[in-house]
Amino acid sequence: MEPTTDTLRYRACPLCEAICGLEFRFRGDTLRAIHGDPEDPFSRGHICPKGNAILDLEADPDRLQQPMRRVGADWQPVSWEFAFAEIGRELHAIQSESGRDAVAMYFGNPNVHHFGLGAYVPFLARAVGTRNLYSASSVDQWPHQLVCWQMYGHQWLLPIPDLDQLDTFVMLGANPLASNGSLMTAADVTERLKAIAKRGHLIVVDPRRTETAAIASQHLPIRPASDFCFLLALLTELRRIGPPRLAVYANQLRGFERVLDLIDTLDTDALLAPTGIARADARAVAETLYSATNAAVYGRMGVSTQRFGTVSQYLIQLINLYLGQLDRAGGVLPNEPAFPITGPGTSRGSRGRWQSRVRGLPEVSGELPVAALREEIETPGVGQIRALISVAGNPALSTPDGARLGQAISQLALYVAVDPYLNETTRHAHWILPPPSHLGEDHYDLFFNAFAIRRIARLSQPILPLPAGALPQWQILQGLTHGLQAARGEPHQPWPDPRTVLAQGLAKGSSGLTVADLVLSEHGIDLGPLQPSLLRRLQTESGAIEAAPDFLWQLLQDAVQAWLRGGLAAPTDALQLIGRRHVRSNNSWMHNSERLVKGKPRHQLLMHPEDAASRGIVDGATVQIRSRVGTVQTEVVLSADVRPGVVSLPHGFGHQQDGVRLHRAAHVNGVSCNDLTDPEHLDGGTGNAALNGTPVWVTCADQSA
Ligand SMILES: Nc1nc2c(c(=O)[nH]1)N[C@H]1C(S)=C(S)[C@@H](COP(=O)(O)OP(=O)(O)OC[C@H]3O[C@@H](n4cnc5c(=O)[nH]c(N)nc54)[C@H](O)[C@@H]3O)O[C@H]1N2
Ligand SMILES: Nc1nc2c(c(=O)[nH]1)N[C@H]1C(S)=C(S)[C@@H](COP(=O)(O)OP(=O)(O)OC[C@H]3O[C@@H](n4cnc5c(=O)[nH]c(N)nc54)[C@H](O)[C@@H]3O)O[C@H]1N2
Ligand code: SF4
Ligand SMILES: [Mo]
Repeated sequence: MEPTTDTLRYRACPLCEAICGLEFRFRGDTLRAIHGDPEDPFSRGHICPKGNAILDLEADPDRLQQPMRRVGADWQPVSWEFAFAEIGRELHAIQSESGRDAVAMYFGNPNVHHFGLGAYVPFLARAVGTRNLYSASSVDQWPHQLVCWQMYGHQWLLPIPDLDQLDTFVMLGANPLASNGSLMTAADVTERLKAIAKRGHLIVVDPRRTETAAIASQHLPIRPASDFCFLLALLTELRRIGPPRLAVYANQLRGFERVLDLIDTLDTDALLAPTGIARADARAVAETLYSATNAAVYGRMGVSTQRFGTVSQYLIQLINLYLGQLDRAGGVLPNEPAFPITGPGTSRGSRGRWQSRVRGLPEVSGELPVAALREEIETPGVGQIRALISVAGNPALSTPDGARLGQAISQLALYVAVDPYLNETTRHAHWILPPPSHLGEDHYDLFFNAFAIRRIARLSQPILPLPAGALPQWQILQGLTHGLQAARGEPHQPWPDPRTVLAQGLAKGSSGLTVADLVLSEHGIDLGPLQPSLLRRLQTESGAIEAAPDFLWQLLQDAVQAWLRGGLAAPTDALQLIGRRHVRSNNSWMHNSERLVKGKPRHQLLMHPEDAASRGIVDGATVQIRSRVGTVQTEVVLSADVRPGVVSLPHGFGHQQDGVRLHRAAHVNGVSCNDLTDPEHLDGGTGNAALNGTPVWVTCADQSA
């Protein structure tokens, strides 16, 4: 008989950094509805449209259910055993002939949202043994990692704004009302930000008047890629307002005098010239910050993906230090997660231990910049990439000059993708290994608990059975690894299962929590607000905060020199391209959800009316957008929300490509903005892609035809 009542089950949402607790309503085995979990102590019932779109993901007929091998233009279902053995043999043959680096790996964003991936990809990477490791980190947060490693001794000793206590919050290059917060895990972030604006000051620094800027106390429309000048200007103003508050760091701070000496040589007005921000505004921000009890400066995507990304993230740390807000409840302070990611055996950070073969770009945290992947595939010679394993990624839409990267990938001798979809990149695969629904697997958030604005912990337990023939993701990675090891004739052992890894991780932390505790707490556990811990946990060799470590210091000097020489000037007739997110987007991969794509189109180019008028462009016109690397055509929406000289195009569109199997997404208009972004355009400190500030030339499509 059909059950007549619903059962409720609980899990964390895996779709973004906010990690909301969700309530899943089942009738029998049928998932009927998803709501926010009101009993989740952290997310308090919050859900966004993406959380609901899990219903579409679950029902999506385009989701692949079994491993497949490409035969010409067709796909042939194969068994897992066959796939692992055959892929192992092919990988081994390539590595035997051309060396281990001939196999590249790319790890996309969902790796950090799935315990079965995040905790296990290091095992796979170690077995493959290649230096050609790439990930979405190099189109995202590399500058954060490098700065934390240099200043605090570990890339994940990342100070998080103590959001619920702040009375002054200066936010650069972040739009949490669309992104739901990032490297600042804070479910229901809108209410939390509104509360700050009510208590004091929420100041948003962004070239566009974003959804977040619209609820802010103040919006400063900065010129793209000039943040480091603005941040230096804030320091010069702070210097005039009052002395740095460093007493609390006592003898655990080195090099700050060097910073002060440099600041004293700089001229505030000159610094502000390229930013488009008035002196009085900068002065007022500095005064507000200095006079606040609980204040923080925070910079995210828009700051890290620009030419001076690392310098900007460095200056943000210096400002929080100057204010005495670093490692202070009510300021910025690292989380101490129940499962530590900064302890013994974790990678503290690195740079330059090896270089990319073609352009000589330095390794960062064990990886090379994905902006170099195409040339490493295309350029012949010893060490050329011949095979790729991608796990949960779509670099053809997500990384600079993506279309050409896709073409290069299509030429590889072997491409193995672990992904539920045939998307713009994985369509080129020779083998595709689909994961099961995440609802059928354990999940513990390794990363976002560590970046959350409170100490929280939750084990999401399976709420659906795994379908027959499906393999948990960690076992897919294990199968690939064992297949390769078997082909090499190497011994291999079964990997520890996720609960064992989780138990080992929890045992290394200080929370006292066990897996059993987590199993009993399906709504998650709140371990309280953030507490100062940075000074005790510093991992620099000196045991002190390094305010001017040689590498960052040199980078800052170089940035100042570049600015003094006028090196920030963009070509005068060009516009500067920036990105944008929408609350109904998820990078490149959720346009197959009807719930998310219905309604108004959201792919268009935003352009200021003055820039349009001077080019004879009218609202709704189709325009041609040209950059150094590519040309695309799309429609324009005139909007005074972007500052003059700036245009904005979201990433993750451009699905109309042969071999893509995303039936709903195929009807979503829009081009890939990464067909315009430039792989030569990098953050100088890390090689992170400078996705923002790309010079583009926009003309009416009819005229340019
Ligand atoms: N111009 C521009 N480009 C950008 C950005 C920008 O702001 N502007 N943002 C950048 C940022 S921050 C990021 S993080 C990158 C993201 O770049 P990527 O990670 O390369 O791209 P995603 O669109 O997140 O693709 C995720 C892929 O994982 C698959 N997937 C989803 N869930 C799972 C799972 O559980 N298991 C497996 N195996 N696969 C899964 C999806 O089908 C999809 O193919 O894009 C970057 N690109
Ligand atoms: N709905 C939704 N949520 C998401 C994602 C998604 O695709 N969709 N992606 C997830 C991922 S992977 C990440 S990393 C996070 C990112 O989360 P956020 O860091 O909040 O990223 P964005 O929303 O892209 O906001 C970046 C902002 O930087 C601004 N900007 C661009 N150039 C500059 C500049 O030069 N200076 C300054 N000051 N600002 C600039 C842009 O206008 C934009 O408003 O979001 C996550 N959450
Ligand atoms: S805000 Fe993020 S975590 Fe919360 S429901 Fe939406 S996508 Fe999921
Ligand atoms: Mo990201």
